[in-house]
Amino acid sequence: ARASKAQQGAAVGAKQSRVIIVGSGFAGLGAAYELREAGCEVTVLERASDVGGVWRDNTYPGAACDVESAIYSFSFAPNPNWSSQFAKQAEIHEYLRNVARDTGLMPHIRLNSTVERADWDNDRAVWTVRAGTDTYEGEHLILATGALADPKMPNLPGIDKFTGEAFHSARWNHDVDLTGKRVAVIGTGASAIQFVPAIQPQVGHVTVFQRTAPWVMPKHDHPITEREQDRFAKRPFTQKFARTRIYLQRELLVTAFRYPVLMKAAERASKKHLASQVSDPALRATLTPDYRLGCKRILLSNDYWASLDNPNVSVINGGVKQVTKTGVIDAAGVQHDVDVIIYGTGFDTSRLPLTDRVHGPSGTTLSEHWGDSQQAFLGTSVAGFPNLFLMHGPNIGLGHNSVIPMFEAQVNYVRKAISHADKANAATIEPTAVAQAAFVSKVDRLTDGSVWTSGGCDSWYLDSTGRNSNLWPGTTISFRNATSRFDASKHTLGTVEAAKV
Ligand code: N01
Repeated sequence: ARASKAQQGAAVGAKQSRVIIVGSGFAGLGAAYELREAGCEVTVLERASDVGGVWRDNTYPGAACDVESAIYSFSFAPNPNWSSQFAKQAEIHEYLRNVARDTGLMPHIRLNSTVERADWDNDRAVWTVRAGTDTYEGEHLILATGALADPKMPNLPGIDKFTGEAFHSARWNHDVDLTGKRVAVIGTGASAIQFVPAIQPQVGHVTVFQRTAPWVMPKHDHPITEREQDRFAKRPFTQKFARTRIYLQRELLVTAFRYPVLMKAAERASKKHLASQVSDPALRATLTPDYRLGCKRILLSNDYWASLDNPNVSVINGGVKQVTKTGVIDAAGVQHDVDVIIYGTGFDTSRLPLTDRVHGPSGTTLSEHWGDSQQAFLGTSVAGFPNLFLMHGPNIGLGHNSVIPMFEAQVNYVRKAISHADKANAATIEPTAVAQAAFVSKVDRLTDGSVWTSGGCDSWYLDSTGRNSNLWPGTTISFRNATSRFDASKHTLGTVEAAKV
């Protein structure tokens, strides 16, 4: 009855799907797989010509995951063949392509389908989604567009005047041959610390513009031997055991984030790591952070600091004042002429991708509705936006563990929410404003006094109001618990007739 009502008055030529998912990275593929397993028909809209999300897009030299491969995998596709403890970008991308193919998802994925707009149709209780010349209609819309999908170029005077080559690390221009070139790198975050050591031996000179020194810890990486892979394949419980061990060890880190003073021991270990990599005391001083470890993402690398201690590298402290036709002017006003500028300046986290094009019942977009601080119930559903779910929504990111179990917990909640509405023969479901506010105040309570707010740094974890609207500040186990039992009292259901009002 629900389906036939929704189809009455469907836009001419609109393609129908029970659930529309936007994005085919980890979150989108995970959601599509689990919902199909639950018997739900899905269509995945993907803007690119391939699946993979950030692991398709971030092809910079040295790109790899800083979370162990054993836990950076779906629980339904553990992959005994990971070749190293921390997988590289190409292998993770390949893994995602294999998952999409082997689970039969490919026929349900529309590649090269950039979503331009989504509107909630109050009369029929459906989402109408426009992607190029196609229109899709679905009872439920899931945004799996990631939190770190849109590269952020810095707002620097003169940025368009530079006459050499320039690109962002998340859109690496492989046509530019860096051999022997003078290269400026702006930014020293998780991406830069991976590509700087990879390009340093090749370039003529690299000038690294550091605005804030990052804390770096050793990366305990090693190849996984064929023998181990064989064992994981033949005796899956051994891989499951390894996975659980790493996962639980990482969970313990949340305690340290909660009590920033505990980070002092880790800071000592990081300084020891720095001393072992950089012999020049002046350079060591430049590279020593002045805020509490954990305030920004903790970086793992065995070669970043060492690569900076080379004659063809300069580290300029204090950031960048301006870009000119021929190079970069640093904070002290000194001009550095270069051939290439690489922006390792991170991602736009001021609003989640696409939320400025998703229009709710009143026509207001989700980002307008949120204003400066994004909020959602369980980081997944939003009061006032029926039948909408956000994978990697507000407060789903993690500073301490793999985000994949967070996605799996979110999908579990989405599945139960849809099933609850179905059983009640309801056309719409959304969280109550009270439930959402309670979740948000729990997040605020857990964040209060943590290293993220009292660590003395600026990070993308906090929004322009100073609130943590990006990270889940608890354990992933507590998040899984919160999503494992569906609480009907925290949701409102609606009929098509009610939706018309
Ligand atoms: O970006 P970032 P990223 N002038 O935002 C600097 C994930 N990730 O792409 O610290 C000068 O961390 C900025 O300086 P400051 C991971 O979640 C995961 O490196 O703001 N500098 C900073 O140094 C990570 O947290 C993996 O003072 C400017 C840098 O640019 C997230 O992606 C690998 C500037 C930006 O660092 C983002 O990492 C890679 C300006 N105007 C990334 N503007 C894994 O392994 C910015 N900066 C899973």
